[in-house]
Amino acid sequence: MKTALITGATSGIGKATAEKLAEKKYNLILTGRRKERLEEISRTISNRYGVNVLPLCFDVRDCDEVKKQIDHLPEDQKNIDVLVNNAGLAVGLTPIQSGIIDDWERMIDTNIKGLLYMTRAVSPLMIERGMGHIVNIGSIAGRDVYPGGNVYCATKYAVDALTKSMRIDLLPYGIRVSQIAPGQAETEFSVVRFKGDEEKAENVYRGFEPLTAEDIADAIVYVCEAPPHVNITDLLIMPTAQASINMIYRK
Ligand code: NDP
Ligand code: 8X3
Repeated sequence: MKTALITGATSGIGKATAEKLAEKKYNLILTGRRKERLEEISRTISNRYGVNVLPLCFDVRDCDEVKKQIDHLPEDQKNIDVLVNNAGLAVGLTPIQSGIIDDWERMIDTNIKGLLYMTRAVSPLMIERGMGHIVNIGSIAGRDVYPGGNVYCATKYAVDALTKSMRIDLLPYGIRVSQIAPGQAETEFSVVRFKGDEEKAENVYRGFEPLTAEDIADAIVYVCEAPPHVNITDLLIMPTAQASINMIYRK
C-alpha cells in the first residue's frame, strides 16, 4: 500500500484528493490548520475506505513545526510515496500600489515558503528510498496575470519555476515531480480571497460552470497512478467556459 501526504486537506482540492486516493487504497497523512475539521475528515475517510489516515495539524508557514512534524512521524509512516503540495491561498485582489503587506506575506509564506519547507522535510525521506512523487498545485495564475492578481500570480509563477527546478535536482534519485495547474475551480478559495465575503465569492463563478475540486483530484490520481517510468510533468486544466485567465464566457 502506498502512502500520500496531502497538505491543505481540510477543504477543496486537498480534501477531494484525499478521498480519491483513499478510494485507490493509499494510506494518508493529511494536514491543515483547522484541527476539528481535519480530524473529522480523517475519521470519515478512514472508516469509508478502510485505509490508515493520520491527521497532522500544523501551519505550513512554520518551518520548525514542519520539520518537527515530519521528523516525528512514526517510522512505519515515513514511507511517503506521494507528497501533494496543495496548501495555498489568494488573499485580496488589490492593485500593487495599494497592496496590503500582510496579505502579500500570507501568500508568499504559504504558497512559496510552505511548499519549500514541506519539500525540504519530505524529499530526503524519498531520496533514502530511491523513489517518490511530488505533485505541486500551481495555477493558470502561474502562466498569466490579471488585474489585482500581482502577488498571488507571482507565487504561482514561483511554483512553476520550483517544480521545474525540483525535477532537475531530484532526477538522480528516481523521484517524479509534477505540476497540476487549474483554472477557476469552485472551492473555499474565493471566500478566503475575499476574507469571508460570500457574495463576492459567489460572483466569481456566476454564469458559467467552473471546475470542481473533484475534477482536479481526478487529475492528481491519474498523475500518481501513471506507471513508474512515466512522469506527467505538467497539466493545465481549465473549465470549458474559460479560454484564458481573463476570458470566461458567462451566460
Ligand atoms: P481551499 O481554500 O478550499 O483549500 C485550501 C487548503 O489549504 C485548506 O485545506 C487550508 O486548510 C489549507 N491551507 C491554507 N493555508 C494554510 C497554511 N498556512 N497551513 C496549512 N494549510 C493551509 O482552496 P483550494 O482547494 O481551491 O486550493 C488548493 C490549492 O489550489 C491552492 O494552492 C490554490 O492556490 C490552488 N488553486 C486553486 C484554484 C481555484 O480556482 N480554486 C485554481 C488554481 C489553483 P486550513 O485553513 O485548515 O489550514
Ligand atoms: C486560482 C485561479 O484565476 O483566481 O489560482 O487566480 S485564479
